[in-house]
Amino acid sequence: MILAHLSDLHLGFRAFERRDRGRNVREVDVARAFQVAIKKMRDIQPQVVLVAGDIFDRPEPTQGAMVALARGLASLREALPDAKVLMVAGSRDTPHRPGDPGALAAFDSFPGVEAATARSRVVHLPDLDFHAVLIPHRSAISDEAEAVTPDPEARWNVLLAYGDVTSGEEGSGFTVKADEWDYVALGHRHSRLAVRGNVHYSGSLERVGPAPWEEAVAEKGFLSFDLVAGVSTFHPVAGRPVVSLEPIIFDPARKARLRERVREVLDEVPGGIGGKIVRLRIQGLGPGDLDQIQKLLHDYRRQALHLEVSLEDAPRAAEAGPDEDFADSLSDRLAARLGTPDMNEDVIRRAVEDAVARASHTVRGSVG
Ligand SMILES: [Mn+2]
Repeated sequence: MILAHLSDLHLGFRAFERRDRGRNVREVDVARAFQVAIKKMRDIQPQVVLVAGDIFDRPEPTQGAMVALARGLASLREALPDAKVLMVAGSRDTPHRPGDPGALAAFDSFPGVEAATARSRVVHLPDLDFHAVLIPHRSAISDEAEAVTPDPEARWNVLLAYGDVTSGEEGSGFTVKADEWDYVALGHRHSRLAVRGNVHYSGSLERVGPAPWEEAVAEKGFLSFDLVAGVSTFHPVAGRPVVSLEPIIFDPARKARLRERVREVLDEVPGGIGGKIVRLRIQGLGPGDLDQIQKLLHDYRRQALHLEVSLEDAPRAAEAGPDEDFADSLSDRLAARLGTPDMNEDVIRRAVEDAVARASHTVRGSVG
């Protein structure tokens, strides 16, 4: 019994004003990522496909987004004739007015598709002895979400929900009793996250956030979950490449060097910058000084899909050299934990995060 789990498709997402045959290139990208995911599902053959919210990028989706979802569902039907598709609305595709069913509700009438847009819904699939509770965003932020329970008679109990189950902040999400469910498929976070062995965020299919650079190296894709084995598998979907370059440090004493450095870092991108989303970072250059490289950037802008230039403060002396205190503190912390029996990836991650947090406090403290 295999589930496929994807979320945050953001169909209709647009960015960067670049068009291809009249359509925004990024809008085409997110539709394509959905199709690539469906193609991969052909090999996985899940019995149930879970789509955990933010299917559309906005409450009133573009016509292109509606077509992308309709085509996707048709492709799914063709690839997996017997699979059920369960969807919930996220914060992005929930209509503003509570009485409005929302665009996603139109797809609820498709054969083999259940789309919950406002209220929680229970779906029972007797052939599979499968019980699912669907919690869309509007329901997740109400008391309704706390009341859902699994069906003790069913072989499989699955929760499909949109929201934040990790922060514990008031009003930001809801509590999931992980032990009660065989699998919990979540949407909302754009980066993949295993909350527990059976509780997962699949992350978005494409880098649709306002700062794609932050996800430049993270693989995007979707998950499958084998209910019998209790094992989750990640299936990457290659999106449009995003390149975040190491910062160039502007030296006012050697102004001419800037053009050279810009050329170097952009020319050194493996495979070139053609069609990519690129961020060039320059430290210590004022906005008024940007003129000296505008013409040069213009040529690169024509190649890239988008070239973002971010001007940052010059590095402070305390941060310029290698931070020996930080390195010592980190290696001490790791050494102290490596021998302990409860050592695992999380312990290492926490040790590194602690050390980083302490190091940044130290820097801030010394600068005053
Ligand atoms: Mn989203």
